[in-house]
Amino acid sequence: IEDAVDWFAGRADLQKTAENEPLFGAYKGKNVLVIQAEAFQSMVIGQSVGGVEITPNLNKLIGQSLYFPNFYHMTAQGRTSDADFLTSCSLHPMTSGSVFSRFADHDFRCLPEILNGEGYDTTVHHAYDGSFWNRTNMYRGMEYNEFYTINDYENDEPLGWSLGDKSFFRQTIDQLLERGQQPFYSLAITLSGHHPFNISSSAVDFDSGEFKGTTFGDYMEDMHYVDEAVGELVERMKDEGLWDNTIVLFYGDHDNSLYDMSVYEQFYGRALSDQEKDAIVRQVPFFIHFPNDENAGVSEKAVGQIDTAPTILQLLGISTEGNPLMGVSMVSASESPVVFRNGGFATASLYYLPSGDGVTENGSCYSLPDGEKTDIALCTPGAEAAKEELRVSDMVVEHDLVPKLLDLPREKNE
Ligand code: GP9
Repeated sequence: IEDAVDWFAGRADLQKTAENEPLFGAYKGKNVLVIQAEAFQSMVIGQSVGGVEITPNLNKLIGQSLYFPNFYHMTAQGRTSDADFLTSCSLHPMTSGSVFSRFADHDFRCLPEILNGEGYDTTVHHAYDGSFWNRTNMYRGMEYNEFYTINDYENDEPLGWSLGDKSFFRQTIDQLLERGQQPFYSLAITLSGHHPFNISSSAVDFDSGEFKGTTFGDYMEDMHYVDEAVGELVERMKDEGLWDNTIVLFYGDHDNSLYDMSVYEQFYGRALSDQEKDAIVRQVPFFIHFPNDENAGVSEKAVGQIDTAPTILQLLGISTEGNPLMGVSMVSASESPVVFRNGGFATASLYYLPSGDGVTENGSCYSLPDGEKTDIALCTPGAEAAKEELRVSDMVVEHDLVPKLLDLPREKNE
């Protein structure tokens, strides 16, 4: 407990900067809609095949939003559930299994619980069986006011694993309107982008060219469908008068499970370095759309899923104090390395790839943005800090330490 108290006290020093910045509370009382997009990798953003954009709606929306091109997913074996845990609870996933499945009976302090206390109506929406990833139990513990599962959706667009994202978004907005409560904090978890990406050809109007008929081609076509669904969601929110009083955050949950790097090299038309190969499957899009297209631009900061909850809290003007959150707000001047579950990490200037058990001597260190291999000694302090961050997170999760860490003062133990 003392180790964890010390670690979080150090993190609080970074987090409290946010409270003195202009964006702290700039969106106080606004609705928050978080879209967690299944298997959505950054590589399709801004790309075209045969002169046609894969994601035209997202490309346009990103131009009107604050975009983070150096955002990484930080998931492990728990895949979609890990992305959810990282984002909502700002702690790391486990090396093995899913926190949702293994520790749903532990006490966490996640965004829904924090926001309930601030007058928000908190809901989560996912058109699949509520027991998948043990969501029903986990969401009860996270204190969502309501979890909308497949049982709450009419399957009027059967596609992929269940309901198509177009109908999913349409019915999710219906649900929010029916609740009639604002401000709301809502997490919408998409599913149409799920492997093996074989959604019906009648649902997709995109030609993946030389990749047609391959899983990679199917992936691009699938992402095009999801992009259309997001485009329809934006229009619907505008029609319902929600667009300009809601902050919309969008991120990809994890990679697309396609690891044949020769296909990525074919897509980019050039050889990729080891660092690029690793980064391509870790980079997922993340952007925040603010009411009236405010604060649009690009932030080159290296950031990750664990930073999402502190970001939302800064924008809503809620202090992180007293909550054991490991991330640092993405819109704050404070920075912290993005730590991957395998012990690797990324900053704006370094990228560390561990090998074997993550022992520093055996890993590789790269400088960014050039991606050139550099002196391993430059990555050693970061690798050690990453190891400690993961150790503390594991202790907190496995030993149910959150209740013991709540509301502690911010001073370090001497
Ligand atoms: C199912 C969906 C899939 O509910 O979240 O999760 P994944 O297989 O991507 O972890």
